[in-house]
Amino acid sequence: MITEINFDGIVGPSHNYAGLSLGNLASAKNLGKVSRPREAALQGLAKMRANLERGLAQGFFLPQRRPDEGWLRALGTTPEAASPALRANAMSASSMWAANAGTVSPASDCADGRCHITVANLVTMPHRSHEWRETLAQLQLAFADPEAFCVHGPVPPPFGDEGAANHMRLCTRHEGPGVEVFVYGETGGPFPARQHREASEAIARLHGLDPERTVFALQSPKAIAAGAFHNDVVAVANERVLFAHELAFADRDALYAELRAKLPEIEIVEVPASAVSLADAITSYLFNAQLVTLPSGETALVLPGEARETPAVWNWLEAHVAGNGPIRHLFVHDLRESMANGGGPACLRLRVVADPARVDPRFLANPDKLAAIEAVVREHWPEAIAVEDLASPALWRQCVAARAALCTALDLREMDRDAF
Ligand code: SUG
Repeated sequence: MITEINFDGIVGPSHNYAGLSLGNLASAKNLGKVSRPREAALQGLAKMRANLERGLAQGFFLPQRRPDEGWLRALGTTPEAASPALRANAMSASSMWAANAGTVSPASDCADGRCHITVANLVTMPHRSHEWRETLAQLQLAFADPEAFCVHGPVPPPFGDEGAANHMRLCTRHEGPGVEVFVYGETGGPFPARQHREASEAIARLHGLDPERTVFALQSPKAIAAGAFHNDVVAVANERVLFAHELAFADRDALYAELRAKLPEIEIVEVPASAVSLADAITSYLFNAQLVTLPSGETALVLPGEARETPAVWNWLEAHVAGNGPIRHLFVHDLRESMANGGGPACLRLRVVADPARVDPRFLANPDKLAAIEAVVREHWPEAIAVEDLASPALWRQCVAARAALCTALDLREMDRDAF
């Protein structure tokens, strides 16, 4: 049975606030703050558990091995000898944001009838540029069935690709054919445009997408400059619903017209800047919500607590739900630890439309498995990390041992190796 499965990145034991992401306002603002990795992982697990209870299919990805000694070795150094900046880049737990793991095209969109996944190269940010090797190994393991999946290596640099965070899919039902929308940036004023059109076009070709059902849309430079470093900070789609901020796209009229022509059933829910400013949309992560179809067929939004705390945002949402809008339910989660690095509910998950029976079952969640992960987190994850702690050999050892314990608990010991 083809369904949408949300694979959440388990927050890794080295989760910290080193302020590494230029253009990500939360990351810059929280530079130097003491992180709480254990709490962060528990917040993520609570969201997974709640989505499972809502009747949604849930999977997970392992955190990566940190410090990434292989990457440091390739740079001619070690965790001990590296500069503080390189060391912080080698310690980031940024693979938790699984929306950046890759771009997924379900089988019904692809010429060969298989689900295609291209691992994201994440070349723009040094701390994320070394994620893809381990992500690729994990995708190849989870989606190993060659009849159902085709996993591609990264698009070669210099073309930046940040995966599903800049990709939306519109369709009448997940299992049917969809219209895939690739959103790319050209300039973001002081901030980098992380998704390049050349990379998106390469992925569309590699996945064998029908050009008639593929759309390339330019992200508004204003949105990038305001802190929308990925399009999923200002827009999200699910089945026939596109939920977007008025200022998300460079030419919204042309995009909406193209989408209406390709999918006449589309429902576009646009939030005007007069109701919610771009600044409020970005601090609250209104659009970095999971827009999901519940088993009842109704559409729901899984939001971070910050959305409820931002009056303009919450007023808009309550009015929408009270009216006849397509979003019928609001679920709010405390994801403060991830949010403080610019990662909301939608960043934490990669959507894969596929038959769960074709996925390696070790990556699929159930209540017992989530309880087992929670036990490992409670026992092994550090309680707090200050930026100075990133130089501590004891912390490196704890992070490696914690991840190894998780691999063992999930019967995924083959992932417990240096992927570089
Ligand atoms: O790439 N933050 C991530 C957040 C990614 C959010 N993902 C999506 N929007 N889909 C990033 O900017 C912060 C790391 C630090 O500062 O240590 C960070 O990498």
